[in-house]
Formats: sequence, structure tokens, C-alpha cells
Amino acid sequence: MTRSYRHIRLDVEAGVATLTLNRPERLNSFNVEMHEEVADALAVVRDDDATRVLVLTGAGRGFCAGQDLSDRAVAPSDTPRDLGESIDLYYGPLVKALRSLPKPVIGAVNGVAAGAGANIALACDVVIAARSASFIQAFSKIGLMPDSAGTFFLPQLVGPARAMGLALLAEKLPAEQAEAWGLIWRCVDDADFAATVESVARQLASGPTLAYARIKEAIYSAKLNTLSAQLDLERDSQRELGYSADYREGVAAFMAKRAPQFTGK
Ligand code: T3D
Repeated sequence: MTRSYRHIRLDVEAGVATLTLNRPERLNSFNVEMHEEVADALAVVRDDDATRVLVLTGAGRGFCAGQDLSDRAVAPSDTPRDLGESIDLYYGPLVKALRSLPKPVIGAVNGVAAGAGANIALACDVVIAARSASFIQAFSKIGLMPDSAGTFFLPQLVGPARAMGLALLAEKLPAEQAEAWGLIWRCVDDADFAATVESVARQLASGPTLAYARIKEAIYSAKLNTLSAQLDLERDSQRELGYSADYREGVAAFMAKRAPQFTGK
């Protein structure tokens, strides 16, 4: 199934939805229309039971360069934009939608990810980057600060010292270093990038989708919970999963020494 949009593509095949940001001439930076299309596509993916994993990637040589700056006021006579409104209406809901999607999201970072583009990549559950890709907290270069939860993700993932350096200096962080720092899951050679993303996507698409949803919830809640609250959450989710068809199948397959056939239920 392919859904037509102007600035993105959404292709769904064998349980894998691939959402491609598709404004390569502007390094897939966001304008309002692209935000609206992405929101629509994420709702489609969320509501389609047959879709069990989402791959988010970019067309051309970039992943996403954040906000399309040509949409912004520059002349002294221009009325300044309310950037808080833009975050309220678009960037915040996008990050929340990715995090709360009850299926795994692979950030397939094919090229440069800058500004909000870098942090949207970090909002994905598993980030795989091509070796030629890079991450840039470009905001301070234009007088802004990281948004799209960059100030939330960065210190958690790489610690406050590196988070601060990345945000203040806005230097390009190569994919290889991003992997070494623990910012992303894997950096792979460009020649192996597409095949690696496809293989991980297929693995997740044939996995226990309900368990994946509960894993996402638990890992993303951990930072805010006490030990006791986290143990309670694990108990409640494990109780639910213990009644699932996939758990029954997983144990049966283990005992029979065969591969499980998970249905996601
Ligand atoms: O405003 C709000 O709503 C608040 C929220 C803000 C969120 C944000 O994301 S703010 C940060 C915005 N993004 C940036 O500041 C990044 C700007 N881009 C760059 O710094 C560089 O393009 C890159 C480091 C990402 C890549 O550099 P390079 O040398 O590989 O490519 P390039 O030549 O700079 O870019 C290629 C083309 O894409 C170029 O167009 P041209 O000259 O070929 O016609 C360039 O202008 C265009 N492009 C790249 N990024 C953007 C862009 N056009 C508009 N907006 C962009 N963000």
C-alpha cells in the first residue's frame, strides 16, 4: 500500500511502514504542510493493525535539516513568528506521536540530521545511521536552543558534558562517534545501510508487537518513575503480556525448538 502526499511518502509492505521525508532539495526540512502530512501518516500507521513497525527516513542525501528556514521572517520589517506556537502545534506533537506509537520506530538516518531533524531522529526507538550521516544541534548557529526534546534526550543519552558541548558548539557529530557515545543504536557502512534497516525492520515486524509496545512504555517511563513505581508498571504489563497469544506461542515454540510465529496479539 502506498499513500500519496506532496512532501512525504508512506509505503506499507509486509507489516513495515516506511515514511520518507521527501523534500530533498531542502534536505527534507519541515514546513507546515509536511508536518500535517507526517501527522496524518503517523495516525494511519498507529491505527493499522497490520502495520507492526515504522521506518522513518529521508529522501536524497539528507535525513532532515529541521525547520525550513525559508519559511521564517528575516527582514527587519517582517513580523516575528511565535516559535513557541510552532513547537506547540507541530514539533512537540510529532515527538510525542513517535514516542507513544505502540509499535517500534526505526530512525533510518541516511544523511545529515540537523536542528529539529536531529532530535526527531533521537525520538525514534532504534536509530540506525549510515556512516556518512551526521547529527548537528544546529540551533545555536541561528540564535536558538535545541527543541523537539533535544534538551531531554541528549543529557540522558550522552550525559550533560557532551550534551552541553553539542548544544553550545553546534558541531557536526559523525554517525560513528554518535554510536560510540551511545547516542544511537548502530552506525553501518553506507553500502550496508538499506539492507541493515530492512533486516531490522523485518525482524521487528515479525516480533511480539504488544510486548514491544509495553517495552517502549516501560523504558520511556523509567526516568520519571521511582524504583517501586517501575516495578509496579513491569508487574502490570507482564501480567497483561502473560495473557497474550504471542507469549503462549513464544513458549510453545521454545519448547518445540522451532521459530515462533508471532501475530502481534
Ligand atoms: O522555527 C520554528 O518553528 C522553531 C523550531 C525550530 C526547529 C529547527 O530545526 S531550528 C534549526 C533549523 N535548521 C538549521 O539551522 C540547519 C540549516 N542547515 C544547515 O546548517 C546545513 O544545510 C546542513 C549542515 C544541514 C547541511 O549542510 P550542507 O553543506 O550539506 O548542505 P547545504 O548546501 O547547506 O544545503 C543544501 C540545500 O538545502 C541548500 O539549498 P540550495 O542552496 O541548494 O538551494 C540549503 O539552503 C537547503 N537547506 C538546508 N537546510 C535547510 C535548507 N533550506 C531551508 N531550511 C533548512 N533548514
